[in-house]
Amino acid sequence: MPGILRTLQDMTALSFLHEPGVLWNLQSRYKRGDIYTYTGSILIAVNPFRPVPHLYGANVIDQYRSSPREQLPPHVYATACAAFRNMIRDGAGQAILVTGESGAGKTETAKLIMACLTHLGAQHSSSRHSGAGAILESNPLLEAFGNAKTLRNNNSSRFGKYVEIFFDPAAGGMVTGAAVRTYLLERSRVVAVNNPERSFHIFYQLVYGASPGDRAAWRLPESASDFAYLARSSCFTLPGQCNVEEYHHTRRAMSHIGLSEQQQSAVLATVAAVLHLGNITFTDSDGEGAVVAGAPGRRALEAAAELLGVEPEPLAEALTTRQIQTPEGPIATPLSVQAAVDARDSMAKVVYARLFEWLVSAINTAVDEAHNGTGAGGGSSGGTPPGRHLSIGLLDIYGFESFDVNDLEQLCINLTNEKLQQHFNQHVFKWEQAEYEREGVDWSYISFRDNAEVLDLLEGRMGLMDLLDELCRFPKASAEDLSHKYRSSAAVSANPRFTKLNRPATAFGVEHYAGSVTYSTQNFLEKNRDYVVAEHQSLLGRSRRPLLQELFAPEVPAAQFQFRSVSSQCRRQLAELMSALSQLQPHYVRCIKPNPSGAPGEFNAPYSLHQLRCGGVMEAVRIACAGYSYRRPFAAFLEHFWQLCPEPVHAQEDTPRVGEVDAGPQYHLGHTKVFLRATAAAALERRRLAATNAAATTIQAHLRRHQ
Ligand code: AOV
Ligand code: MG
Repeated sequence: MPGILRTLQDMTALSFLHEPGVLWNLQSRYKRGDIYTYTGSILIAVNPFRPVPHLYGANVIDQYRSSPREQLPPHVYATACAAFRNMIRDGAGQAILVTGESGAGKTETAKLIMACLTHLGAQHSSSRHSGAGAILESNPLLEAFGNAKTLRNNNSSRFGKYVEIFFDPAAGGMVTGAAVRTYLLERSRVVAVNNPERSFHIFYQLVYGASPGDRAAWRLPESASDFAYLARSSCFTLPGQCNVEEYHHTRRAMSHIGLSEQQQSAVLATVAAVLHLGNITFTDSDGEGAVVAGAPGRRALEAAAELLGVEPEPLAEALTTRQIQTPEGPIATPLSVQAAVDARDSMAKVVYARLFEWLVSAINTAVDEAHNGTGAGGGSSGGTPPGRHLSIGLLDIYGFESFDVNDLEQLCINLTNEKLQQHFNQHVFKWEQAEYEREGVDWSYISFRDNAEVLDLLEGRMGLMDLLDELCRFPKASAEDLSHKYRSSAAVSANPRFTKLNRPATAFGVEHYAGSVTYSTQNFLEKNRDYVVAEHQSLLGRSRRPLLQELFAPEVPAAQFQFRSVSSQCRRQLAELMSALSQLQPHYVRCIKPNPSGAPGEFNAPYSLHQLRCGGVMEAVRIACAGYSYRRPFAAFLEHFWQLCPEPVHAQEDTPRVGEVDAGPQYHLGHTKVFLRATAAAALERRRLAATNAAATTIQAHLRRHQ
């Protein structure tokens, strides 16, 4: 095949390095079913949007673990194997960061990586179904409770996930433990879902899948449309999926992580309680404040109370009144209908969010027990790495989002993506730049887009989140006040990534690395306040049901009065994550969504190019080609290539003359290192092999003569 028409597995080897060339390469490969392509060390994964089982499985993993990277087509297993190999070779922790926009395939890719890593680590283990297996089996459970259909993805992760798998290098890399950490579940989805999206999968699974006995116990109606929280959208089923089957799938996943039938029932009864809460309606009682409305509201109240393990009256009171401290002692004041609705929704959200956290810790406990039980030793407890063991971290976070109207969740999600983009930039670009500068090699031809400005705007001092937290301390502050604060603050309005928008007054724009996003401050203040109403906490803490008691166990007094906000929690968790990642050698997988509708086999070039540009892939290609991918200290270089050295070693003129192979400088001598282009390194390597073979032949001949 003529060179120009052959697609390349590694784009940094492209001789036609421009956007059309890169796109043509990806597109041609995608059309042939080659969904993976390298850009240097980065793996690009183009979503096939159809099952591709021949690409995966244990025997494919085995091929990749025993072959050098160049010998097999690019693959996500190759990235996982490289992380595993580096960990053993360098005795250093690794991280695999899977990024890409919503629906690009991060979660599917992360699952393939997990399966690969546990397979690699099980080779040496007596029990293949150790704790890492339990982590794999926890995926369907987390997805049932934390994923939902959105406009972009029918199985969109509404939380971030960081999984660590621990290995014992002394035992050949045996898996010794695992831990999962989650970030900011989009809890508002419980009470507000837009057509044609869905709430979390578990709700529909429960309504359609529960057994007749359970239906009666949990007072489940025939249809999801009978629940107000779900009826806000008319979408109840997903194409190609059956709610009933998925329900059984989720129950099996619960059994796998060791939840007893009784515990499973408690969890699902709590999910049902959340739905019943949503059906409690209120009406104004002659200007005296809210009361539960009519017979249907009453029935919902009774069902919710029963399932939450409390009496209906105290529940109604917790939802319709608020205690106020007066000099004469606390008195209960009635809430307006709207305030009662808000109180109800906030109870539903907090019950669901705590249930999710409880499931995550149940998974971690199950993983620990599986390890300690199998005698593998060194099990981790909730994310603490066992002493001498090394870990591979795997990050699957919600992708960059931009809807018509964007809320606080999108701000947090997009901040997360900005942070990861910065990590990527820093690693790929800044690190390279620093290296060239240290070595005195000219670097002036390479520039890149830095996102420090956006980060400053979002999380910097007196930036969007700081000001939001500040205003949240004032109970009466409104969405307009917040917008006003943004416009009038110097730090915000002078930031070039901030756009003032005039209509509506609550809108503002942010120029993100992946495009501009319009946010609305309408719900920011309310959504940012992260507290449990004291009355709800004390009522549910006294529940008859052990699970609810556990979810609402009294807090330590200090935590009770600390100001907590969603945005500060988001920033804190991100800072922790980034500091953990900074200790690890990163590997990147960039997922690409080849078309907006999810049609199999369709490659929309402009749509994909946008993602390649935003994600820094185009620049990574450019840098890898412009740069010198091979670099070794002088001594190590000489030790490796000594056979090629004419004696004695003279200075510059004896440096291998690979510069002649191609146009442009093929090598550079830094202060302490030799820098080579990939092609030059390969050419030298070939000559070294030839020299070694020649030497071996001579020695053999010599030995034969003297036998
Ligand atoms: P995401 O994690 O990146 O979105 P998913 O991993 O959920 O995206 O992928 C979306 C859909 O693409 C999946 O449900 C599959 O149908 C399909 N898909 C992705 N990767 C593959 C693959 N390797 N083989 C076959 N099908 C695939 V979000 O969670 O929305 O940011 O918040
Ligand atoms: Mg996902």
